Amino acid sequence: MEEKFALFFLFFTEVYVGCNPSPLEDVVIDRYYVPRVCPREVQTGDFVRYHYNGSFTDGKKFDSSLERGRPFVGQVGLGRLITGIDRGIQGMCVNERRKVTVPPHLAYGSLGVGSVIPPDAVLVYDLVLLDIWNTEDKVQTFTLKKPQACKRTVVNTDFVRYHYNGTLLDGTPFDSSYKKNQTYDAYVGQGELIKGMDEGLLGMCVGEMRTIIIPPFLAYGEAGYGTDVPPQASLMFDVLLVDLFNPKDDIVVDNQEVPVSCARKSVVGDFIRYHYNGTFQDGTLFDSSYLRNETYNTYIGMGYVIAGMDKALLGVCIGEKRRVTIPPQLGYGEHGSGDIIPSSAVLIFHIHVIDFHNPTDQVEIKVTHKPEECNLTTEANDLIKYRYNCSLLDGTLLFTSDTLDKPQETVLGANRVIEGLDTGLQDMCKGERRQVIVPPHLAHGENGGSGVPGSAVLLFELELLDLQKGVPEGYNFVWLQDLPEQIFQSMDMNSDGEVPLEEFSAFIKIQVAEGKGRLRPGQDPDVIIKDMFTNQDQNTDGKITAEELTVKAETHDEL
Ligand SMILES: [Ca+2]
Ligand SMILES: [Ca+2]
Repeated sequence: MEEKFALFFLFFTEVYVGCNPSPLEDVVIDRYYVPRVCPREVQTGDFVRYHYNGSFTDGKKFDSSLERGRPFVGQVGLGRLITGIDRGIQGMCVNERRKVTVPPHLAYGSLGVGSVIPPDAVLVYDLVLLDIWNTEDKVQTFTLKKPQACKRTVVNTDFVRYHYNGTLLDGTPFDSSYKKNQTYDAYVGQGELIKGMDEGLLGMCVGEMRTIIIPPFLAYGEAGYGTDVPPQASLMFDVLLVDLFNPKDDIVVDNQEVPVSCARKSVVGDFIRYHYNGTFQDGTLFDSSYLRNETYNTYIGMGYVIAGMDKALLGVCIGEKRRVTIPPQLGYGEHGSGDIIPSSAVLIFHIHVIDFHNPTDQVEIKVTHKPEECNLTTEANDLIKYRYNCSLLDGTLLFTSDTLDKPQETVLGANRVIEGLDTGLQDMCKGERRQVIVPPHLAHGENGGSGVPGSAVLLFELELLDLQKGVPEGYNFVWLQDLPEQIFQSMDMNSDGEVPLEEFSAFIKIQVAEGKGRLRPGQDPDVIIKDMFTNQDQNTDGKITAEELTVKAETHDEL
């Protein structure tokens, strides 16, 4: 190798001497490395930052910015550099490497420089260009990726959260938010950021990726920053905007899907059950009620949830879907929440209202069909048969009587069904159909039960199939008219002074048939009558006497 090099050198020298025996008239430029992409070339007036090794033609080094560890910064073409460099650096691009051979009259001439550069020295500069800018430069931005939907872009006074990779113009990384695993957060246009970033972020939308190139006078200038940003460095940032809001922002409600029928809208103090997906502006899911498979339940407007959600839940209809964007000042603020919500995060909730009610709500009854003849109506103690469907307000069917072998049967006012259903079944006539909405405090309450979620509002579809008027709790028989004046005589049909079961039974049945009295419905009349007889027959001799009946009558029993 050494031999080959020596031969080449000799050959070169010979040709050089042969073709041009006079000294160099101009710089000789050897562009021995030119980057594939070369977006900008040095022109007169540009500022440059470069490293160099300066040596004589014999290879002896007289100066080196690399050895000093500090690149040289200067302006090109204005006589502030030696003329040879002024010329030799023209057209160079960042990361290009050049060997520039400078004749003495374009360097330090016949005087040289003290003991460093002898008179009439030809100087060889090995240059690598690190940076280039001009006082006329502006911030340059290049969009790399932009979401299709971009409703809003960065303006001054906005607060932004973004990720970035920061490099010098030659590609040397100096900082990255990704390495810290944390977005950079700042107000735009308020002097918190370097000027070039304040400018370069303008007009970005969340999810957009941008390259922002900032000249040093709009970055850290002559001072540089720490050990990573040298003086007079242009900076290149690849920015991904993660989040954006303005402190003046209110919540934004959009993408509403409101049911056709909306009899009522939520107000402060209502208790609501809703499903939600919570995401950040970049689409990352941070919470979902669906994943827990249960609704979120709360009072509205009473501070149980973040302020933005309290607002977002007002004026909703049952069944409504809406998207709500909540700025951090109405969300979790500067502190965020645990590991889940970062500081100053805008939150987006997709809400689906399942139901709401007010603790003062009563049963809501809507008659959907009323028979023409409707004289006899239900009340407490009546024995009724009815059909029902019971569902949640989102339409989920919970129970139905249609799967039973026979119609549902109950006695009203006897605490046999939930309070709200009992109310909903009253004052109803046979054949009537109703929709009855029952708030949870008149249904299964906060805890729910047997397939009913806690605090659920229930919708009953009811049809009354049959109605038998009843008697009060504890009674077997009631009089519907005044008692016969001589009741024992009426019972003692053969007037022998005693009433056996046969006479007693016949008497009661006549009263019922004539509409004067009523037996407890739903049971075998003979069993009830036997029971009544046994109650009267104090001495259990199988017959009631006038005395026995009198005693009982005085105790205000059913006879
Ligand atoms: Ca008798
Ligand atoms: Ca007796």
